[in-house]
Parts: sequence; structure tokens; C-alpha cells
Amino acid sequence: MKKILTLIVSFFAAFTPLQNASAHLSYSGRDFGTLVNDAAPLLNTSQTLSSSFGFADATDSSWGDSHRGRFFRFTLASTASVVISLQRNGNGTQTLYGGTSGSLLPAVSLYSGLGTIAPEALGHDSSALSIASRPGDKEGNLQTLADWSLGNDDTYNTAGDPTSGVRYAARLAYFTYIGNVADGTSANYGDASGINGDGTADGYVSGTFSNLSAGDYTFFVGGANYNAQNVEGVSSNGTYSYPTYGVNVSVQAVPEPSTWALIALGAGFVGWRTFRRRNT
Ligand SMILES: [Ca+2]
Ligand SMILES: [Ca+2]
Repeated sequence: MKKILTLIVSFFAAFTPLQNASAHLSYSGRDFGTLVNDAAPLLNTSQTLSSSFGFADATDSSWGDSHRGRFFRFTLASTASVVISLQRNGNGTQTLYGGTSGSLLPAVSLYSGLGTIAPEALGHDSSALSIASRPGDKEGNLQTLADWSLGNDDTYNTAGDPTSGVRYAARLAYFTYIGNVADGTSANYGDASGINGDGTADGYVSGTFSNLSAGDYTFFVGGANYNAQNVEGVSSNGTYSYPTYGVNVSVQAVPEPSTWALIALGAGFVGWRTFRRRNT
């Protein structure tokens, strides 16, 4: 029931001046640029996730709220495989708003495509286009196991002034699902089919996404603790607040997979493998 209330709250929040720009899909501070094949991993240690359930909650039939995690981007100039690794850290509020210190089990979903970026307005779940694009029983537009889309608002010639005319019309940005990896097992991330758990719920997960063609990619990092949605989140004056959890995110373009993996790809398998935990 709380999720329904959250949806109602977010709906009305869209029409208040208090709407925070940070609530929109942004890559600010989360753009890995064009990856260089075989270069050292690029590491981002500055980001926190809002809640520990954002990935898992978006695997179910009610979809999920894109605010409950972070979006990153990278570009490939040519075909490559990309390793994405996640390690929880001690940053964030963690124990506030129903959260538990050290409980984050990170997960990532990779998509081709990009959200709307400046100079266009940024996308968000509560835009008119986003709301119109999804069935009414959803918590938001985010799907971590499927293609999805997110809409923005009109961008005016003069910011905030509709009378200045529309410079860029509102549109849906489309994300084409490629694959996922998640920390742990169905005991934490739930029973949706298609989740690639690493079998050990220890705060670390790594996956290789193989044979990615040149282009722009978006990946969502969120928590894989499905049941945390029942305990995290505290409402105050109609606004929910969530605990935040820090996560180290690394990205590396690596040589194309070996023959066995290419055979698997030929069978329609999106290659991924787990790596031994590299640090604690
Ligand atoms: Ca859900
Ligand atoms: Ca793990």
C-alpha cells in the first residue's frame, strides 16, 4: 500500500515548485565517456543510491521508480565487451529512514540508448509523457529486466517561460535492455525470472556484457534487496525520504570474449561472468 501512496505523492509532487531537479534522470558526475579498449578500469566512488531495493523493485509487474538508484553512461567507438563491477562502501546515510548499515546488495542493468540530456529537459517518472506511457498500476517507468522509456517536458526558448515558445518538444527516451547482474540470490532479489545473481550476497558483484556495438549506453545501479521496500522510506508532510547507500562503480572495456563465449552468444546468450571479490 505504501507504494501506491508513494505514486500518488510523486504524482502531485510533479506539480509543485518544490520538485527537485536532482529527481530527474541525469548523468551528472556519472559519465564514463568513451571507453578505451584494454585501458585500466574507470572508477567512480562518489555515488549513493536512494534505498537498497531500487533494482529489485523494478523487476516485478509493478515496475519501479527511477529515483531509487543511479544512472551512468558510457560510449563505445567500436565493438567491445564491458565489465561493470559494483562494491558497496560506507558512504550515505544508511541507517536513516528504515535503512540498515552495510546492507546494500548492488545490481546493475545495462541498456543501449540515452535519456534526454541538456539542452533538452531531463526525463522523470512524473512528466505527463511518462505517466501517459505506462499503465496506471505502475510505481514508475523503470524496468530493470526489459526495455523501457522515460519522458521529459517541453524545453522552452527561455527557461521556465512557456510564452517564449517550445525549443524542443517533450519526448520519450527509449532504453533497450541488454542484461543484468545482481549481488546474491533470489533470497534477496526476489523471484522474477531472468535475474543473474552471483550467488553470494556480500556487497560485491561484477558482470561482463559481451559484444556491445559502437554507440551510447546507459546503466542503472540499484539495490537488490526486494523486501527492503517494505521497511525503507519514511513519509513527512507527504514526501518520502529514503536511506542512501554508497557504492563504488567501475567500468572497463576488455577484449572480445573467447571462442566459447562467442558460441554462447550465437545461441542468444548475453555473456556475463562473475569475478572473485577484489576487495572488502
Ligand atoms: Ca515494483
Ligand atoms: Ca556477490
